[in-house]
Amino acid sequence: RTRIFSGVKPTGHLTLGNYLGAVRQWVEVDQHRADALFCVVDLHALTVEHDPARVRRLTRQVATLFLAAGLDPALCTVFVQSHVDEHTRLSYLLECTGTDGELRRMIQYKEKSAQAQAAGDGVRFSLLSYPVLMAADILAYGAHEVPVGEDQTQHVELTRDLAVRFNRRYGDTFTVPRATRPTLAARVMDLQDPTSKMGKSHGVSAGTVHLLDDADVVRKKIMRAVTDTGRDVVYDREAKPGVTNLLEILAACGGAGRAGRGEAVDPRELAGAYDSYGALKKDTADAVVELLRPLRERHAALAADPGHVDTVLREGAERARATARPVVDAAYAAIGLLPPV
Ligand code: AQP
Repeated sequence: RTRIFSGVKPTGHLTLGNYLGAVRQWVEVDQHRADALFCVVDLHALTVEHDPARVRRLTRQVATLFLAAGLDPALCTVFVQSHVDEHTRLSYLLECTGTDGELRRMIQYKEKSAQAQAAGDGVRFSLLSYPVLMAADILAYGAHEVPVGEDQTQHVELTRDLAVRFNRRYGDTFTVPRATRPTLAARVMDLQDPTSKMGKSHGVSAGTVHLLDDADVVRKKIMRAVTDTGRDVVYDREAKPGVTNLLEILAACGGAGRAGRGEAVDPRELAGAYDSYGALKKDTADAVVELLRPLRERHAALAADPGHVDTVLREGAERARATARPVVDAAYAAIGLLPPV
């Protein structure tokens, strides 16, 4: 059976981008068709300046939102990265497989190290080695597929290179994974700066819809979204990034008047139905509020029962460990380490 691994960093409150670009696909497609593991990758949140209490709180919140969005522990494995030691155990072996040059080439490293320096923060060692830990996340489970956004494709390429190299040097140990692009996904852009993606750890919050924002806050953010010059509602990423972003969001929600968890519709077709920005914004706001309503309600119920979330995470970590341990033990033996005597 196909095995899938994917994760979210607890670096901020989950956004509409995380949901429409990743989590919804996991819920509606991936957990049904594959042996899927979904992870709150908390160690990755420590690669840049962080507040310990916030990371801990967000880790629980992200896990709770995974369940609220519909990940079903009977169908898939939901867990926290730091609860399974195999990730860091394997990461070290992969550090001994890759080179400094490979890591310094990573676009995300270049961007984030520049940001850290500009902010007067040091660049953590872990920011450079982040893609190695990510490779360990994937390879420890023998994942075949890694559904990720475009910004992570380069990291999955590195994962493949490390797996191939390790296998060649030390014998067949790892499954070589491939990045997949979610079929349902939308790339959601920041509402205030529609040429950058809506991210949870950066950008102005007025441009970011969080899954737990109150309905009136969601509505306000969308109604105040930056639109483009002119008045025509046209689907054109280059010339009309703001309007196009709203069309994409509305389409991903199932379109006007059909708001809710419907089938995604074609944003180009939707454009023809609007002759003003105001009407498009209003329908988009309504659609997003309806999309998020059940999720928020389930989140409230789950947050009131933290014992249940703990149980899911404990069982998830046990299952994850049982899958990863033989793979990582085999890698330890293959690379030349004496097994514990
Ligand atoms: N705007 C987005 N549109 C579509 N998909 C998105 N994803 C994130 N933002 C969008 C997808 O969500 C998954 C988890 O994302 P992540 O935790 O790796 O990244 P993030 O939410 O973008 O978080 P940060 O902390 O703000 O990240 P940086 O600083 O790295 O940009 C992924 O599948 C991602 O594609």
